Amino acid sequence: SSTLKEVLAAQLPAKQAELKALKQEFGSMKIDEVSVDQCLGGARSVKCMLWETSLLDANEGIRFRGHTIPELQEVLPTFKGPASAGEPIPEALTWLLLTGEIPTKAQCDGLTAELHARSALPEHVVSMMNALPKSTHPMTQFALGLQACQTESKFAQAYQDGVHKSTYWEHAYEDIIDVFAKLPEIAALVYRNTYFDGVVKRDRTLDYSGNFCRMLGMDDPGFDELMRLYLVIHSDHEGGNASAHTTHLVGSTLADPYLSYVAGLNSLAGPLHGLANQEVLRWIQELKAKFDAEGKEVNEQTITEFAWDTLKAGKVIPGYGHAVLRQTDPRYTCQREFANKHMPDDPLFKVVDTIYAVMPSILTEHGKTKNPYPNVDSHSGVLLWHYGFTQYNYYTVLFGVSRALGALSQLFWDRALGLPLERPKSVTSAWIRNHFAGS
Ligand code: AMX
Repeated sequence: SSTLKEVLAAQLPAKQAELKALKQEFGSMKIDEVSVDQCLGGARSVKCMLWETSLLDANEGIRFRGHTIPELQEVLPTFKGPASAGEPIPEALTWLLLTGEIPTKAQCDGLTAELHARSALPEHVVSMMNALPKSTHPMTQFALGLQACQTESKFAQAYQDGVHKSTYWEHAYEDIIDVFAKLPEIAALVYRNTYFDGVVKRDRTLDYSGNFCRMLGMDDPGFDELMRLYLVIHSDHEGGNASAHTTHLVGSTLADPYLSYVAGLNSLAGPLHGLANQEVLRWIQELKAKFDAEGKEVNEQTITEFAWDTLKAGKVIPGYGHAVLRQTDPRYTCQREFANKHMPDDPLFKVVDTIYAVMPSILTEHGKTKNPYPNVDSHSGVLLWHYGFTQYNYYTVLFGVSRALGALSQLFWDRALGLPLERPKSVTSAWIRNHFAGS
């Protein structure tokens, strides 16, 4: 069967021709108008980016190359082999995001081997990371580690060598697969350095996720399955979210995939975005600590009390709300199903489920958020905690390993399709006032 690179190379001419035809046929048509509210309000919902790997519907949630999460769980190969024999593996999802095609198990195995073969970190990266103070936030360590790996960029080297732009895709491809391969190594080193002895043990007889779990020091088949699901569902959420958009923007300058994704990681490290998953766990732990100390039970009433305290203090409820979604996030739902299947009696899962029972009506009564339902970050921490993976300041690093699969798969197509430098127009507030003067 063909390798991933061969499949992509074969797809290129038709995709390039399709984009050219799209420009010719519809280039001057309007797909959106922008209001002043949108200009002042974070460009919310303005349709102005091309993003092929996934599309988000406000009510249905995300589709990866047209497939919902439950569909992926039915059709993608698993560690054991056949679809549905466990959770889908990230190698399969990566193949799908890049090519739009469902891979065979043999193709996934080929990609696993390629990732293992490319995973080694340069010595200067390891020694730099080992020298960082343990108190450095794990996301900062993670981004620094990837930034230091940029010495290996084949795209940057090829650009310096003056290659023709029609070959950019090939050098971008090499970097992107190298980054996918190295991220679990960097992430595991951050974890082992911050919380343990810095020793990272591998098992390359396993898949990408299984080996990553061993590197973290986790050795439970249940956790392996969770990690497979986790890495699949956090990968992509169309183009406008902060981490994906940042990667795309920085990449549009022809900064190489290492530099581009480091920028994406720094976006992910913000509390309104990926850091929310650590904030959810912190919120739950604070809630439990408060009511344990007061000798009160954690139930609908006490959670409601704690939620109002948070809101009245001018803070957000982490894990709730979304810039685009207007329903419960299907990434939340599939994690809830995982919990119902594997840990129905877990006490923290029960707390999360009780929060889910009361929070939408609290946020609706609060009257601000446009979406009172939970997002992906609301559930992930509790699943990790169940398996003894309790260092929640680290959780966003796992998100960062996953988000690369989506953001960099699109970056491949950015370079393959020759997408231009991104440069929207800004205006001053005086410009807006003058523009409407007399109208
Ligand atoms: N708790 C309290 N208030 C909230 C809220 C929440 N969970 N979600 C939104 N609001 C508030 C906003 O802060 C805003 O208040 P303001 O008018 O005083 O500024 C108002 O409701 C309107 O916001 P919105 O239009 O509904 O949301 P948005 O598109 O501006 O922001 C998001 C979206 C995710 C940043 C916001 O819902 C939030 O802060 N949620 C909590 C943090 C979180 O869970 N982030 C993770 C999102 C998923 C991800 O990226 N990983």
